[in-house]
Amino acid sequence: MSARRILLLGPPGAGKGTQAQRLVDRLSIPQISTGDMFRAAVAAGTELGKRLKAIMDSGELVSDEIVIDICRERLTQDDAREGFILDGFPRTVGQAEALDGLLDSLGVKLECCVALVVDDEAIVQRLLKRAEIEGRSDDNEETILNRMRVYREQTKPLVAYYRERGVLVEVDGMGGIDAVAQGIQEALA
Ligand code: B4P
Repeated sequence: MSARRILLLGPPGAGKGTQAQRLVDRLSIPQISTGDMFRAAVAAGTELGKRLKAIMDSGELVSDEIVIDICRERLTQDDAREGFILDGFPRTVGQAEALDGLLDSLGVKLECCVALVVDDEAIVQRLLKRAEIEGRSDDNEETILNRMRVYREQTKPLVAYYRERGVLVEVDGMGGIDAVAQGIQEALA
C-alpha cells in the first residue's frame, strides 16, 4: 500500500511539481503546490498577488505567515481528507513546525517525506530550459542562483528535520521523469 500523506522536498527544479502531477494521476489525491497557489494569486492581479510577484521574482521566500495561512485553509478542505501531496511546502523549519501542529489538530500524520536529490548544474539547466518553454519570470540565471542559495540556507535543514522524525526517504532525481517516478513509487510502498 502506498503512503497517501506525502511531502515532496527538494531544490528548485528538482522535479517536485512534475512528480506531484504523476502522483495525482496514480493516487487520486490532490497536489497542494504553494508555488501554483501564489502564481494564481499573481495572475488574478490582487494586492496580495502584486506583493507575491515581487518576492518570487527575486527568488526570496514568501513570509511564513502568508504561506501557513494559505496552507491551513487548503489542507482543511474536504478533498484533502484521504491524502495529499505537499509540493513546495514546507520550505522553512517554522513552516514545518506549523504543519506538524496543523496535522495534529486534524488527527493525521505525515507518512512520507520524499527528498529529491539533484545536482546544482542540472537544476540550472532544467530551469533555463523551462524559461524558454514557459517564460516564468523567476527562471532567469540570477534568480535561479538566489533560489538555490535560499534553498541551501532555509529549506535544506528540513532533510534532517524529517530524517529525525523517521519519515525521510531520499530518491535520486537525476534520471528521466519515468525513472524518478519509479523511484518515488518504491519509496512510498
Ligand atoms: P515553486 O513553484 O515551488 O518553484 P520550483 O521550486 O521551481 O518548482 P519545482 O521544483 O516544482 O519545479 P519542477 O521541478 O517541477 O516556487 C516558486 C517560488 O514561490 C519560490 O521561489 C518562492 O518565492 C515561492 N514559494 C513557493 N512555496 C513557498 C513556501 N512554502 N514558502 C515560501 N515561499 C514559497 O520543474 C522544473 C523543470 O524541470 C520543469 O521544466 C520540468 O519539466 C523539468 N524536469 C522535471 N523533472 C525532470 C527530470 N527528471 N529530468 C529532466 N527535466 C525534468
